[in-house]
Amino acid sequence: MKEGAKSAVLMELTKDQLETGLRGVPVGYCTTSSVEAQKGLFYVGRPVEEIANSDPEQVIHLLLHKTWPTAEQSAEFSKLLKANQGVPREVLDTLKALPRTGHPMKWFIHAINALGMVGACGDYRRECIDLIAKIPVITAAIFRVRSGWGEPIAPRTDLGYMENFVYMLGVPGLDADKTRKLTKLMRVFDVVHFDHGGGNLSTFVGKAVASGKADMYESMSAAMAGLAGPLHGKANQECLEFVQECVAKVGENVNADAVRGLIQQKLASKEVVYGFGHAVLRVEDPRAKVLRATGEELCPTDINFRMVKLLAEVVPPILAANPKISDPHPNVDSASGSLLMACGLTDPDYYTVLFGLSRVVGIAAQIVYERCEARQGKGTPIVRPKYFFSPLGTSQGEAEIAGTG
Ligand code: NMX
Ligand code: MLT
Repeated sequence: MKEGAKSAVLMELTKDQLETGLRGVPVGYCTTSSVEAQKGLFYVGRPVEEIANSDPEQVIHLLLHKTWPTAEQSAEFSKLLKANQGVPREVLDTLKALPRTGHPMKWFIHAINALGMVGACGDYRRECIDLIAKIPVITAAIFRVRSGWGEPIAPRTDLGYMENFVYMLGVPGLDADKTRKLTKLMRVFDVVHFDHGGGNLSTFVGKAVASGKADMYESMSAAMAGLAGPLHGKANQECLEFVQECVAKVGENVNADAVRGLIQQKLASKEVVYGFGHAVLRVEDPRAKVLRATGEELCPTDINFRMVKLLAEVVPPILAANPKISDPHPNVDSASGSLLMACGLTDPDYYTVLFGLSRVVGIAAQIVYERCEARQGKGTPIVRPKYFFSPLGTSQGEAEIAGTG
């Protein structure tokens, strides 16, 4: 980016931009990725669709170091992750005390916080590597303990990042073919979920919490609470349930007319059509395309996947006809759940945890920038935006501003 005058006006704010979720309001710089409304997602300038099939470790290296690793750097980086992947028994044991009824995202938030009880060291860079190295181990342990699959499986040092994750899951009854497919899927799933600009809810929350100098684990737990909501990360679970509902209602005969009726009904009853729409993108999310291409390879005849493809054609024109909806296109969550289900992870409650497993990487990288590099290493100041005091807010029409707070 060319440096302009520091006093350059970036945007003019009007009163009607209040209570819009800070949409479009500039906050700072993001060194890892950019989301461009008409173009999609770029990791350090590279279109995500061009690197989606790379080794996850290579892409993590890119996000952390801003360069594509040489073979030697890749090997060194993998070694570093492996050296830090061991999770202390006392942390794993805390999982056994949690209520199985709690949503896996609550377990995930707990587990990250518990990692901080032994891992916090006052150095965001070290905490970043520690968390990225351990997150597959802790995520697999959550699956195993909460699902009653057995004791956590220890990580190996001879497997890649996602190969190791699928090994540690030890999904009961998964045959060799499904294991191969799940591994292929998790490699792509991991890469496409790593990062999505600086302003997505979970990332923004994580950086805001870190601005008060909370450690990486506390900040990440808060970020993951942001991801847990159905309009953000949990949309992947909701969308799979919606796809299954469509399949159940229209049956094997996946046809456009029957599906159109279902979507119209949802909108008429003010329900959300999960997996569609975006706060920034105004073209189809490239991650949705990548995942559908992966589905063509791994599970082309799966009934849910066929429905995902049909919905990607049928839903956008219906949403586009509603003038209030800014983006009618499929987003990343439109396809991911159906692919996970087809490849052997059959409990949708866990899908948002898999989003989190990946997104920890981008958020940790962005926290390192904001805490250790921004403003010549001084770090960004504590987040503290302005609110107008107004006793009734906008609950009864336009608000009168009575002060600030
Ligand atoms: N289904 C129903 N209503 C929608 C949808 C949708 N897919 N998308 C937008 N709208 C509504 C939205 O609720 C809002 O209504 P109101 O004015 O009554 O509050 C109106 O249309 C305008 O919203 P937009 O400006 O188009 O979208 P916004 O930037 O506010 O929100 C999302 C973006 C992603 C939250 C929204 O598109 C949505 O709820 N999509 C479905 C949930 C989903 O798939 N989320 C995952 C997003 C990606 N991720 O992983 O985080
Ligand atoms: C994400 O991946 O975080 C979502 O697409 C949401 C966003 O960018 O706002």
